[in-house]
Parts: sequence; C-alpha cells; structure tokens
Amino acid sequence: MRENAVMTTLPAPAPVDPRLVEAVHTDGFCILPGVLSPEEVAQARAAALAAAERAAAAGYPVVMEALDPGGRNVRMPDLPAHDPVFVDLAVHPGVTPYVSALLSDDWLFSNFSGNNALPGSRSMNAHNDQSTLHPEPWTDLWALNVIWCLDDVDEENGATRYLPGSHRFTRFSEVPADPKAGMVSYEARAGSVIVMHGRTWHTSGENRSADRERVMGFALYARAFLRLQANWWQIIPPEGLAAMSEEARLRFGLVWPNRGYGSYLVHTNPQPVLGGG
Ligand SMILES: O=C(O)CCC(=O)C(=O)O
Repeated sequence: MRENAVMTTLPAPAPVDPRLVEAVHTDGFCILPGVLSPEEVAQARAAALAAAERAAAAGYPVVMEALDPGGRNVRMPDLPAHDPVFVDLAVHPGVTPYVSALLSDDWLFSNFSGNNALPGSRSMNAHNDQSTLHPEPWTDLWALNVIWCLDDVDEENGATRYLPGSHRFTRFSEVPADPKAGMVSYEARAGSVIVMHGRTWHTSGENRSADRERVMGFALYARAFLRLQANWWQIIPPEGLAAMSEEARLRFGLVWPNRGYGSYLVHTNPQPVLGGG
C-alpha cells in the first residue's frame, strides 16, 4: 500500500508563526504557503482523483446533486482509506503544530474528503463545519478545517468562499438570511494549506473558468471529546492500519487516551496532554 505514498519521510515539524495563529482567531483563517512541493502536489492530486474513481466503482455517489447543484463536482470520500499519502497529510508536521496551537494538544482527526469543482460547477449550501459536530451555541474554537490546495485556487476556478467575521457567530439565528451574499474567495497556490476556523461560514465557489479543474482536500480536526465523523478503524484497510505511525494511530482515534479533563488529573496536570492509551 505504501508504493503510492508521497512522503515516506515526513519533514521536521515547522515552527509555528504566532501571527498566523492569531489570524485564525481574528480573521477566521490563515494560509500556509508551500507546505507541499510540486511533486508532492502532483502525487496527492493523482491519489485524490484515483480515490474518486475507486469510490464510484464501489457504488459511492461521487456526484451528488443534492449537495452540489449542477452535477459538476466530484467528491472524494474518506481519503485516508484509499491512499496512505492522506494519512501522511493528516499528521503533516507543517500543519499539526498549528492545529495544536489552535485546539490545544487535545485533538483528533475527524474527516478527510476531497472535492473537484469542475468548470461549470455551482455553489453548495453555506455552512460551518463545527456545527456538524455539536449543537449550537458554538462558543469556542473546537474544530478546524485544514484545506489542502491541490490546484492553484481563486475566484475564477471556484475556490472555497468564506464569510468574513462569521467565525464569531454562536447561533444559527446570527447568520444572515443569505450568508453567501457577503462571501469572498480564498486565493492560494497549489501546495498551500488554508487553516480555517471551524466556525467560519463557507461554501464551494462556482467554477467559471473554461478549463481549470479545482481539487481541494478538506481535513477536519476536532477536540478529542467530539465524536469523529469517520470510523477510521472500520474504513481503513488492515494493511493501512498496520502501517500507521503511533502518532497517526493516536490522532485517528485507534487508541483511546484517557484524558480526565481536569477532574482527577487536576492536581498534576491541569492541561492534560493527549497521549497514552
Ligand atoms: O469544496 C469546497 O470549496 C467546500 C467544500 C465544503 O465545505 C464541504 O464539503 O463541506
């Protein structure tokens, strides 16, 4: 299974830029440029397209009119179940220090899907991802969407669009009647990562280009007390599970860290660190 892997050796953890961490709190997102090399982008992109083909062959509805009006979006579900390169991306040291800085070390890897917005694709319903994990109110930052740009993305080819300031909404009643009206597109080069606050309201853009595809991967991270969206232990094949690092096994929820959350551990470690089994 490793033969398709991009990163057999992951790079050393990147130092966190505190200004980018602060930007997620103030602006609702930050962009990490150049996390992947062009070669890594090409291989991850090919793996994402192959995942869509395999999923379609297995009967998964990769084109869903109810989700993406217009029939021009190709969805790529459960990417780590299809190729170990996506396990590597999930625990990529260029990204996870930001996840820890924003969520605390108490995070698990909840979901990872891709979306190829083909020319002519239209925009899905606006939503925030944290609302898919727990009921309102959303008072804290408990989830992050880490968006892997596997193409150059901008307004023309349907980059993800976000509503500035919407990461401060705590309830559905605060969301404008037409949240898409004030949205703006992200703009980033292939190989960049957009770290989006879990409460930011967003949607897929319309791809108005003549011939530019738009492949982006959406990796969801959440505090460890929230249920994972994907049952990784069921959907990653046994050889994939066996090849995972200790860090990946922990973050994919394959071992359960007993946290305590400041109750019986309060005297020794008021901020329990994720670890153990
Ligand atoms: O494709 C996009 O730009 C956004 C996708 C998204 O937000 C989703 O699938 O929930």
